[in-house]
Amino acid sequence: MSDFVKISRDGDVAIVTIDNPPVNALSFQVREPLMQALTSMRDEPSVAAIVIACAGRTFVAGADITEFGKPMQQPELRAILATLETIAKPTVAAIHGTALGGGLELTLGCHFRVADPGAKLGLPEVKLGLLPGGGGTVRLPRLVGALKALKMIVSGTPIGAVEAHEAGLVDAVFEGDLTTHAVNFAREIARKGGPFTPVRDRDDRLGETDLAALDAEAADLARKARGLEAPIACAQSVRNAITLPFDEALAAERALFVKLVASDQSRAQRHLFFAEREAAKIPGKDIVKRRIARVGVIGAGAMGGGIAMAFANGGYPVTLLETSHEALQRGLATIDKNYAVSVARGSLTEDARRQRFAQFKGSTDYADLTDCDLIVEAVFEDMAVKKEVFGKLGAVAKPGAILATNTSYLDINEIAASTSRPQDVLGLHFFSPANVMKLLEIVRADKTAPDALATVVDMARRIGKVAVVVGVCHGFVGNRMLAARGSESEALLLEGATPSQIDKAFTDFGWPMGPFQMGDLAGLDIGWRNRKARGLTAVIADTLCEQGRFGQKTGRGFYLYEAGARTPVPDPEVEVLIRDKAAEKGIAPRAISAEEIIERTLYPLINEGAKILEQGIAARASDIDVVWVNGYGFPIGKGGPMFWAGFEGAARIIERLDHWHQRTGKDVFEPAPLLKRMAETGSWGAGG
Ligand code: T1G
Repeated sequence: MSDFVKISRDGDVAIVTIDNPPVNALSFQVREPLMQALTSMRDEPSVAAIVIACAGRTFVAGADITEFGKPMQQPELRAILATLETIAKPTVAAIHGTALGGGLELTLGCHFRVADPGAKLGLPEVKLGLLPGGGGTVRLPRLVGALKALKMIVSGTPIGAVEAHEAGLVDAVFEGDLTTHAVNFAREIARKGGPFTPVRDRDDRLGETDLAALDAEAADLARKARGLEAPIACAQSVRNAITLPFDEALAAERALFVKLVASDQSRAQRHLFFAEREAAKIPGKDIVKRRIARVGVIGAGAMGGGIAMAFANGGYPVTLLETSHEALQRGLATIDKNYAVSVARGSLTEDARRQRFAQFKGSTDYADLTDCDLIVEAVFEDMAVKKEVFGKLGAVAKPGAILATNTSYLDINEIAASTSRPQDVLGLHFFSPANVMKLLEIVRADKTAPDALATVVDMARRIGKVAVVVGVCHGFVGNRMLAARGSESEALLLEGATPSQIDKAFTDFGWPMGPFQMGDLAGLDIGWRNRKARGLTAVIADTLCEQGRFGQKTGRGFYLYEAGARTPVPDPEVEVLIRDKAAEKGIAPRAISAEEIIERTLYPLINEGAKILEQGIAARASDIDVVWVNGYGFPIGKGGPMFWAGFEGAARIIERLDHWHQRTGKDVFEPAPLLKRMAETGSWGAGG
């Protein structure tokens, strides 16, 4: 047969096993022998039933994403499914691990599906800017109903085997040896005799569809799409499954798939899929790592508590240290409240809440950190305070324990140099709320030991974080670029743009919210305190803070907020303030276009990214994209700032940067040499 598809027999049942590590992707080298195996077993008289199974850790996790954008070699998945549905004898898919995308679609070409209890089933194509292109939008509604199918396909979120069984997607869930159970299931089905109805002919669930409810759900999902095309196409294709004959709906799905797979948005989202995985590939990633059995977190405030939860959620026992019993109790109470909110929302069971909270041990004594293998400090953002903490850790932390700082800005080399063990020191820059935000900037200091770095990169995956290794500089990658993006915000206000206009330019671009809404959400006092500490000013934001307008938390910031509401309402008082400050500076207001706003905010963002690459603070341009998509909400349909620069064209970006550099004289507009090389070569260089 082939190395990738093997046929074995258990009496009159043929077992076709796919073996394409690591995730059994339906690459061409699988599709060809799979087609041959199914055809030959279909025509083999001694075979009464066929089981499709997978070797390794998972059932087929989808089409081979690396094949997209290249000529597709025959047979395509659609042809395999068409052949599957010509088989009159019972066909059974045995699902373990994750049956995703084309993998789940392969099972939908079978008469039956059985799964082990830990299996997950889903159609995540929307996360790649696609829709299921192997009939998933037309077959899945026939098993689970249109509304359930719509939610699964537009969210891309897999469901577990038990839920799939209840929904009608899976015919049986078996503990133990799945293949044996699948063979016995197939044999019993064959013994009972057919005919066996292929999914394409099972219209029983379609009849129950409330098209108005489906359309209402689709409209709600479309409102959340924020300019992404794939969710809209997914919804349309599911609707076609209800309103069109099977083959017409299938053809319509194909047409939508062909359009999406060639789209910039899908190219961007496929770029991010691989970029996230590349970011975790650091030199020495396979060296022997240190063991992390227990984690210590110093500081039980907003950041420390969130960090402690992130580790507890990842299964690590946590020692949470505070300076006083009262502060410790406040921190633990906040953690317990956060878990209670998750239970109330249904995203956490009561048992899980108890298990996670049991992971915590509170203390006010540094000596209780001696059994921790990783200690993360999340104390006040002040170098003297950080050095004091690391001084104490030097006295109590066991040899080999990794000592991490959560600082957002401070020089970690300076912190490391204040200890006797700089090889154990690194940065773990979490993003607030730390138990929710996916991004984790892992800061490699000059003397950080390679095994310490590899250990925390590995740990990041276990706690569900997307890790990016960055170098030491002010603000590392994300916050340093954020400062560049915001450098012209105030100037734009003084020259005539309103907060709403600037924020709208951002949300029209695809950001979840603009910089002024974000400032009101985070609290304007945070930036105010940072600026005062660094001797910087921002005349509008500083004046608002002097008036006690800190944003949502005070009901007023750049916008007004009705009691308890989070919807920003433009405030005429703020616009008068802006005009008055502009007049004091002799600046006459003028009309400012959305295009100018994007040029003066997002082009400096890209330019700073280029400087970060030149200085080796980030290893790859794609690492910078991963930071911005997972830490700051950069629209996934544009792939991150550095990937989007390719769409914009580096030459045009340079031309506009030069224009604003002449107008403002600001360094953020001085084109980085690497940006010029990008314009000439179309590539950011070795890191890709
Ligand atoms: N194609 C190619 N490579 C893939 C792949 C895929 N579908 N899935 C994973 N890989 C690579 C990945 O890049 C990494 O490579 C290695 O496998 C391990 O992955 C027609 C059009 C299955 C949950 O979107 O969600 O089917 O870095 O690190 O954390 O309608 O992989 O080792 O070189 O992620 O254990 C739809 C994508 C495709 C699922 C396992 N399917 N994969 O997670 O391992 S489109 C998906 C995942 C499609 C059809 C449509 C995860 C996983 P390297 P990993 P993991």
